[in-house]
Amino acid sequence: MASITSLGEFVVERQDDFKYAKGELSRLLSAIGLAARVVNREVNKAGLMEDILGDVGEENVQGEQQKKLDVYADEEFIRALKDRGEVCGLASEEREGVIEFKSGYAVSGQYVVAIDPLDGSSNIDVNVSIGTIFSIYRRTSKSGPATFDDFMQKGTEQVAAGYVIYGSSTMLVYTTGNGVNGFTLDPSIGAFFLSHPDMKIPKDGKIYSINEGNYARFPEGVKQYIKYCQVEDPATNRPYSSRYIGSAVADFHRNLIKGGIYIYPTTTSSPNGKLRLLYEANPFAFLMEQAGGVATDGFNRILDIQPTSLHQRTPLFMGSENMVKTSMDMMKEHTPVG
Ligand code: AHM
Ligand code: MG
Repeated sequence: MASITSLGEFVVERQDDFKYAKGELSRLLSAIGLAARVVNREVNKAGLMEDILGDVGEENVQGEQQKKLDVYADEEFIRALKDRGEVCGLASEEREGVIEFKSGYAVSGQYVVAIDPLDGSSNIDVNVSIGTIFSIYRRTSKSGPATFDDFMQKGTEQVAAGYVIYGSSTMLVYTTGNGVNGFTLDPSIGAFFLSHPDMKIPKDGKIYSINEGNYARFPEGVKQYIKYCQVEDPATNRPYSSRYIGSAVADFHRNLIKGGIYIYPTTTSSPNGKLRLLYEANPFAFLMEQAGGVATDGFNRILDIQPTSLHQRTPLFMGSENMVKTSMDMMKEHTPVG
């Protein structure tokens, strides 16, 4: 039998990659893996449990309806990371301010985590893939619970990032800055095993992922790029296929494996884009670059953006290098100077 590697074994084997105290980040990643398994259990039986589907009735900080599973996942990840000694605080899509961990163990934690506990929540009720996205930084404050400034670090400062996709199978994909590795959950024994070592995105792809319903609201450069994707040109494999799930994790995961581009640009109704820098764009950008792809806001690298607020939004163009570069050329060409 070929040897198999569990997530726990892999994290420990690779901990020499970390510049900092080795065990801490390993334990933190294991805690995320554990919370992911608990959330996965609830996601998988969602259809059986009337009380977990549907809106909670409250709006989150972005003014969107929260789903019950969003709330459940948020609480589960907080519970998994609190009081352990590695993490001193969290920023979550579901909470307005910094979640400060105040226990004796937690205040000495050296890491902060930004998380979207359940991304793609509009897909929960309809049995379509959803995900969790996380981003991990070293704290910049000296001691005590996490501060706002701990989260105001550029994406280049991430020490680890990843996502969990609750799909036809459940996977955890992460990077610590030395490549991207994917693990598939074996539900019969409740453990993640290395299934996708050293993931690389093809330099070219033939899938474009964008909510074309917003076409009339897109910048001219994006409209031109969509037209380019649709033109018949066998030499460049066009027309490309359009694939858009509406769960960024699922769209990211497919494009990572097959090659492709994901775009959520500015629109006239969302002038800063929709996705959030801290717990969506930055972790995706770190993973994408580590897999050999590109992630920008249409003009500049995502990882170089200086955050100024926890729930800041950004346009996002990410995927296969040549596709993203072509889209950026069109953005530049069709953006008025000045
Ligand atoms: P969410 O965090 O509230 O789920 O929103 C993020 C999601 C992404 O997963 C997805 O790519 C995008 O929003 C879909 O938005 P739209 O429905 O506008 O296309
Ligand atoms: Mg969400």
